[in-house]
Amino acid sequence: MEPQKIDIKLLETTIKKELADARETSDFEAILKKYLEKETGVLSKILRGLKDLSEEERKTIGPKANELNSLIRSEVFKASQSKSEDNSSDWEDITEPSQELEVGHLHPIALVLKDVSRIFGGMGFEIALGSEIENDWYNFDALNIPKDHPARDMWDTFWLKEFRTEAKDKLLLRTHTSPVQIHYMQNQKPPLRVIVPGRVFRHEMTDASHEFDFFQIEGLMVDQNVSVANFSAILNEFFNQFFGKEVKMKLRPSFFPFTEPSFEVDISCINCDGQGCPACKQTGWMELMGAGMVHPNVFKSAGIDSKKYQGFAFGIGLDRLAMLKYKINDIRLFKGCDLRFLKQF
Ligand code: FA5
Repeated sequence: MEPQKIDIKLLETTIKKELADARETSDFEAILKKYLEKETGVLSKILRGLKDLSEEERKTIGPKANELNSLIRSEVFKASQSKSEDNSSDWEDITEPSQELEVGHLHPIALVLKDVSRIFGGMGFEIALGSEIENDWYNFDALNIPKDHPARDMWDTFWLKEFRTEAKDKLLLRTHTSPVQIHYMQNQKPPLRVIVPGRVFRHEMTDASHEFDFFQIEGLMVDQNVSVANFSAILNEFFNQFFGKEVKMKLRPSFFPFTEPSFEVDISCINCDGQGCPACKQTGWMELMGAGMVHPNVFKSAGIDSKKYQGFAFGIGLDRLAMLKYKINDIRLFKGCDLRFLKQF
């Protein structure tokens, strides 16, 4: 196509019509190719040949060819823009249900701990924490369990290889929360009311009701004239509030080196209200905790005068409490990380 033979007016009309008729992206791409492809495009060739035209022709064809070049590019650009806007669609269907947000929640053990803390808090108990790594003096000796005493066998212990340099005490993973009684009494003056939630560890086989690491809540009340009657009243009130119904409680004689007298605490079965069912092995009762009146030797270890003060102490299995509350039949589910289980709480 020779530039001087170009009817630029006709070309303008043709291009504008083709642009007006174009609908699809492919139509615009075809126009771009037809007119502006570098080697073969109709307009590209005209623009390339301008230098060979007479001055007069250059003046009429040149500006119009440039104008058409810009027009094609801007129309193609506009078409591609509106196409991508169509795709991203700024139109929103406000009736469409929104995406469900996954919100985290507390673990059942944490829920139970919150409840226990709230109830004892309401009865004037404060919360103390202790270390999961203890030395054998706090875990045993101070609790009236001397070295080589057979009572140490009551708690199968994870011993740590490290020794504390100053005292050469043997280190261990605490087998119960009771050592925190000693720490607390060494640092506070009676009267005392405290609960101590915490993780404890035992070198034991696991089964449906036993873990090798589990949670306990230690309780301690020390004052003048504290008796088993105070203990019974406070614990019964706790169980009633915790289970949201009247719970019967009974104390059975037992043995713990750090309490005298010592007892196991049974509560009427939560499942059958004491009628007898598989959960309570038809007895109507469930064993939940160890407890007793603080032994004078324990007061002595902690520097408290046992002639002036008495106290009670107890240790509840928090996991067992959660099992009763939520009717869970295997303690290992708590640490199983199975979301089907955890999402129920
Ligand atoms: C003790 O650990 C005593 N320190 C409790 C105590 C404190 C008695 C203060 C007197 C005064 P025991 O070993 O029985 O006692 O454990 C207390 C509770 O922890 C049990 O009643 C049970 O609810 C829970 N428990 C014990 N062993 C396990 C285990 N392997 N897995 C889960 N829970 C357990």
